[in-house]
This record gives sequence, structure tokens and C-alpha cells, in this order.
Amino acid sequence: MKTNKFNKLAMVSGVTGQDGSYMCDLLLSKGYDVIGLHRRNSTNNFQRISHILDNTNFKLEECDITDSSNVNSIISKYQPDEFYNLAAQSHVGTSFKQPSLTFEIDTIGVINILESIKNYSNTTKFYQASTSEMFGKNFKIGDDGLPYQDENTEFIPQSPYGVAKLASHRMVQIYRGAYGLFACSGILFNHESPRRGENFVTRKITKYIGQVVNHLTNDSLKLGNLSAHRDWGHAQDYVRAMWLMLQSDVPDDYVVASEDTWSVFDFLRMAFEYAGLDYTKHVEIDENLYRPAEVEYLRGKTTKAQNQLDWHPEISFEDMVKDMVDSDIETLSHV
Ligand code: NAP
Ligand code: F7E
Repeated sequence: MKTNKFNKLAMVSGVTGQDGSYMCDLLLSKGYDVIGLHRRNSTNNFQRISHILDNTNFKLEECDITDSSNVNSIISKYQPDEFYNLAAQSHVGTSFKQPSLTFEIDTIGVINILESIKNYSNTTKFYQASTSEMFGKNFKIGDDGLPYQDENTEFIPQSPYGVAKLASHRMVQIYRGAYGLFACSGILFNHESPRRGENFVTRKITKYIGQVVNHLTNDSLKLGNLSAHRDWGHAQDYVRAMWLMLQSDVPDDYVVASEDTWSVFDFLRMAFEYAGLDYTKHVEIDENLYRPAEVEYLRGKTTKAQNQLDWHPEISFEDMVKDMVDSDIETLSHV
């Protein structure tokens, strides 16, 4: 189906997630017809896409990427111009508790899509959501003496999630080299937004601030390791990089990052200060929230994406923190 034969057709898996929802917003704004793939849940979770459900260029289809027959029937039916695979078990902490499920979704699910594109729709351009978590403990030292990771840094993952994502990253390279598929991976560093899942650390902090400001909680905020450093950007900037990869002449892999790094503690302090709150009165360290293995330092170098895709982030770390705090204070004022 192409709802309008002049429009390009894009398929987005993980449409109920943070990135899937922003990707659909971007594609619809560019005039695409968009098919969003979601898996069946006992209750609908369309909060992030409620504003596009009535858009005539947007359609939802049920598809669990771990079911190859389901994936085959959807891809062979629509043969999309572009496929953005944003579906995953994306929580690193959860991947230690559910390693098999994480591998099933984050590796086997990707193979299902690649096989299906190869067999039924081999001109479809494919985007895979790879991750800085694949670098694990590894980094290089730059001319400025600071550690960083780029496309040539060796991957030494530290979590079941990182291993599963590295396996699918390599699979994308194999389908590109062996079968000539137009398949790209974005090695994306952490990106956040008001639509970020509530059990990732940034959103956990800003949602708590929204609850305190609106007098909805007397509980403390329990957190784990505050010393880890992350390269945090805004999801809206990052979905633009994904789209640019599929518009380029040659398929390739790209690091997408802000080139800056902050600790979890930095994020905590800045978010509380912006809301006019004293974090020392609210935060409690809970050893149970520490991970069995941690990635301590991430800072991406984006020279390749800047030079080859002309991609540059537009939203600063400080503005991203403010955006998330403002949004949670506003949303929770209506509760
Ligand atoms: P997210 O908010 O957790 O969204 C994940 C999406 O995947 C949800 O829509 C989820 O559906 C869907 N999903 C999970 N299992 C599925 C299955 N078996 N079949 C079909 N759909 C399934 O993640 P995100 O932050 O948007 O991230 C998007 C992608 O980028 C993920 O692959 C993630 O691993 C990767 N990534 C994220 C970051 C980041 O910082 N955000 C950085 C690097 C890479 P439900 O709503 O039903 O759970
Ligand atoms: O943890 C520490 C935690 O879960 C960030 C995913 O999008 O980015 C994300 O993975 C840091 C870690 O993100 C809590 O130990 C402390 O050091 O927000 P996070 P992540 O693990 O970096 C990568 C690039 C992805 O690809 C993933 O899909 O914060 N931390 N206290 C905590 N983390 C959580 N979740 N909850 C805490 O209470």
C-alpha cells in the first residue's frame, strides 16, 4: 500500500517508544507515508503517538519483530522505501535480568528484518539503532588528552544489551557486504527528551522533580551510580541523523553524539537547581540500583557524521535538561 503514490513510504518499528514517535513526526513533516509497527499489549500504549493517530498519512500495523512470519508478511505486503528499526529491549539494567529476551529482540529480531528485506524487498533502505553501549569500557585518547569513542574504537561491551546490539550491528555489516543491502547503523550515544521512558535515569529524575514541585510525593528519590559519565543529546536532533543516513549515496555506519560528557550527578544537580530544589534533601543512594557491570565513560566524536551527512546537533545539554524538567512539572500539574 502507498496511500499516495507520489510519497515515499517509510516503516518504523518501535513506534510507541521515544525515538519511534519522534521519527514519525519527522517523516510526516517531510511528506512521507508512514507505517508504524507496534507489538500487541493487553492495554494500548500510544501516549507518545496520540497526536498522529488521526493523520491520514500514518497507519499502525501490529508486528512483533521476534516473529519472522509476522515480519515477512508486513515487509512483503508494503515493500517500504525506508525501514527504521527502533524496536528493542532498550534498558541496560533489565538486560542483566532478562538476557535471553534481550538477545531475542535485539539480535534475532534484527536478523528477521534483514532476512525479510533481502528476500522480499531488497531495495528497501534499512536503518539499525546501534548504540554507544557497544563500546563498553573502551575509549581512545584524543589530541586534547580527553577520552572519546568513534567509529574506529574497538567494541568491548559490558552488558547483555551491549552484546546483543553488537551482534546485530555486525549482522547489518554482513547483509550490506554480502547481499548489497542499503543498510546503515547509527551508533547513537544517549539521547533524551520529555518522551524518554520513565525508568531511564534522566527521566526518573525529572519526573520526580515534577512530583515534588506539584506536591505529589513525600518519598525520596532512590538512585544508583552517580559517577558514570554519559554523552547526552536530544532525541529530536538524533532522529534527524537517522534520516540523513538513509538519504546518503552509500550505506555506512556513523557515530551520533554531542561530543560532550556529563556525570549522572551533573544531570541531577542541574535539574534540581533549575527547579529551585536542593537535591541533598531528596536523594538517597540505593545499592540495589547499581549494575553488575558499568560503562563509566562515554563521549562520542562525530567528525564522520558532520563531514559526510552535514549533521550537527541543535539542542544543548542545558536546554535538554530544562525541556525535560519543564515538561514534567507542567504535565504533573494537571494530575
Ligand atoms: P524505547 O523508548 O525503549 O522504545 C523501544 C520500542 O521498541 C518500544 O516501542 C517497544 O514497544 C518496542 N519493542 C520492544 N520489543 C519489541 C518487539 N519484540 N517487537 C516490536 N517492538 C518491540 O527506546 P528508544 O529510547 O526509543 O530507543 C530506540 C532504539 O534506539 C532502541 O533500539 C534502542 O536500543 C536504541 N538506542 C537508544 C538510545 C537512547 O539513548 N535512547 C541510544 C542508542 C540506541 P512497547 O512500547 O510495546 O514496549
Ligand atoms: O543509565 C546510572 C546507570 O539507564 C545511565 C539506553 O537508552 O543509553 C541508555 O542506556 C546511567 C548508568 O541509560 C540509576 O548506572 C544511576 O550509568 O539512563 P540509563 P544507559 O544505561 O546509559 C544507551 C546509549 C542505550 O543504548 C540504551 O538503550 O545512570 N544510574 N541510578 C541509573 N540508571 C537508571 N536507569 N536508574 C537509576 O536509578
